[in-house]
Formats: sequence, C-alpha cells, structure tokens
Amino acid sequence: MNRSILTLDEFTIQQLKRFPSATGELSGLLRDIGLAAKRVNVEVNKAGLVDILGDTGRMNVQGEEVKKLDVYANGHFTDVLQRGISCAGVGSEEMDDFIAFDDEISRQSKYVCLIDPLDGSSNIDVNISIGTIFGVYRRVSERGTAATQADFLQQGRSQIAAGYIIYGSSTMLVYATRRGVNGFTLDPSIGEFCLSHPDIKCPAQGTIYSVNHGNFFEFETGVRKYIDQCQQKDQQEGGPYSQRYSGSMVADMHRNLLKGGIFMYPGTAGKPGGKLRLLYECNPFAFILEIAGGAATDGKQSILDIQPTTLHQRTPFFAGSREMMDALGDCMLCAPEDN
Ligand code: P6P
Repeated sequence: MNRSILTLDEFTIQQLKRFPSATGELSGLLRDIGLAAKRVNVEVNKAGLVDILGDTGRMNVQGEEVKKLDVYANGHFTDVLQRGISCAGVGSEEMDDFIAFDDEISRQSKYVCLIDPLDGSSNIDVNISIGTIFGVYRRVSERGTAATQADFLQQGRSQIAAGYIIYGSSTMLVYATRRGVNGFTLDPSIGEFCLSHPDIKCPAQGTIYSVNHGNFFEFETGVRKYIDQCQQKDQQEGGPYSQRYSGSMVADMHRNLLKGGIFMYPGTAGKPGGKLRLLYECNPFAFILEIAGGAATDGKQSILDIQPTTLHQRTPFFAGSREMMDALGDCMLCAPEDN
C-alpha cells in the first residue's frame, strides 16, 4: 500500500508525538495559519475577477498604499489566530500597533505572532507571486494577562517558528522550527497542504543574485564591489551568475532558498535603514535561512541578533547561501569607509 503523503496537520501531530512534553499549541497555531492561508489563497487566485484588486484609498503606517487584498488577508490571519487557542496577540504590517486578544483563552495562550499578511502586494495587479510571512514567539509576559509590547519586540533568535506562504504557480507553506525547514504544497483536490519539500537545506553556493539594480549607485562601496564581482563571474569561477529580482521578497527568497543564491536589500544614501521591516519580513526569513544552513545579516551582524525597539523598524537585509554571504562580507569588510 503506498502511504499517502503527510498533510500539514498530520506532520505537526507527528512532530508532537516525537516530543511528548509538547502541548500541541504550536501545532495548533500552524494549523490555524494554514487555514487562513487557504482562505486568502482563494481570493488571490481569483484576483482580477472580483472587486478585490486595487487600492483601498488608505495608506498604512509605512506610508504605502493599502491594497484591498492586504486588508482582506490581514483580517483573515488575525481572526483565525484570535479564534484559536495558541496565540495571545498579533503584530502586523497592516496595523499601526499590535493587538492583544482580550478573551480569556487567548490571554492564557503561550505564543504571539508577527505577520506580513500579504507581502509584495504591489505585484497583485500584475499577477506576480506574492506571499504571507510570519514569525512565532513564546510570550515573555505572564500568561493570563494581556500580551504586551515586550512580547513583540524580541530578538529574532527567540523565534519558536517562522515561515511563509507563497501564492505562486502552486501555493506553498514553508515553515521552520529548530528541528528543520519543511515545505507543504496545497493540493486543491483535497484542500490540504501536503509535505512536498521535507528537510529543506539552502545550497552553500548559488549562481543567483537578487537586488534592485536601480539603486546601485546609492549602495555603499562594499555592496557595489560584491555586485561587480557577481557580474564578472566566469565559468572557471563557478559562474556566470544570473540576476533575478521580482520585486516580491517571498518569491525571490523562496527561489534562492531552494536553488541557492543571495538576496540583498541594502541601505542607501537616502534610506540608510533600508526598506524591509525587521520583525515580520527579515526575522522570519533569517530564522528559516539559518536553520536551512544559510545566513542573514544587516551587513554587520546576524539579523537574528538585532534587538528591536519599534514594531515597524526597518533594516538593511542580506540573506542566502552561506558561501555567497561570506564573499559579500569580505567585500564589505575590506571596502574603504564611505564618506
Ligand atoms: P523595491 C514589496 O513591496 C517589498 O516589501 C518586498 O516584497 C520586495 O522585495 C521589495 O519591497 C521590493 O522593493 O524598492 O525593489 O521595489
């Protein structure tokens, strides 16, 4: 009898059985995220057919136009997590401040979530893959009380789990715990995420570099030096390299995680802190990359070691194959100080 492939629910319960001390709350939280992802997936897949494209006319705390699908996704993920038994509160790109769920069961919950409900939403209207990014932390405040800001401003290294959903040619949920990174592909015929990419490892070396070249002359010297190196790689040096950049972080990071590569969103003269948000974009991917054997830094230190001070703070972000990250680090170390 060929055993059917594991669903996300079966996989999380299998993990639970391997660790009898576990309470099942993390499994429940991951199943909740999978449920919300299936609902958002339905709307993403029919975007263009219904009036869910376009802008709401509102700007979010980042000063960016809020797409209707952003709001829809944020509502679904927040609702599902509030109705579950595992999450005490949510911080989201789409909400100015975090929400501490005020019902008794939520106040007793062990975890809080940080989420970018629909990243890359400017690509929705042109049908480029977009995604949801999430990070899960054990709360530091006392259970039985409302979640506090300190629960959300923890270093990324404290994450218990982190992951993303990519709404692409297929819909995948990829998540990491300290025990590994696993990918699940949505099987529409049964409406379940099924284990398709067990134990994902990021190749130590790749030939893809991802960066918005339009900002090249605003990057610091060491970054420009590394990009020049990528462009000059020939066959003897394991090249030639390819530049792949979709403008959707989840799509670019997913490809580089599986195939090997480096993704860079550096600071610029105008925006030295970069564009990407630490808590719900960079920390989850940095956690996933480090568990998969890759690396992620802000150009100076591991992303996971940054002590957050505000919910929506930004950081320069470099992440990918370890040997490519080492080569970037060498360029940045030996570059003359920019004036
Ligand atoms: P730029 C999308 O808005 C996003 O936050 C990431 O998904 C993506 O990698 C980046 O911004 C693209 O930014 O400035 O290159 O268009």
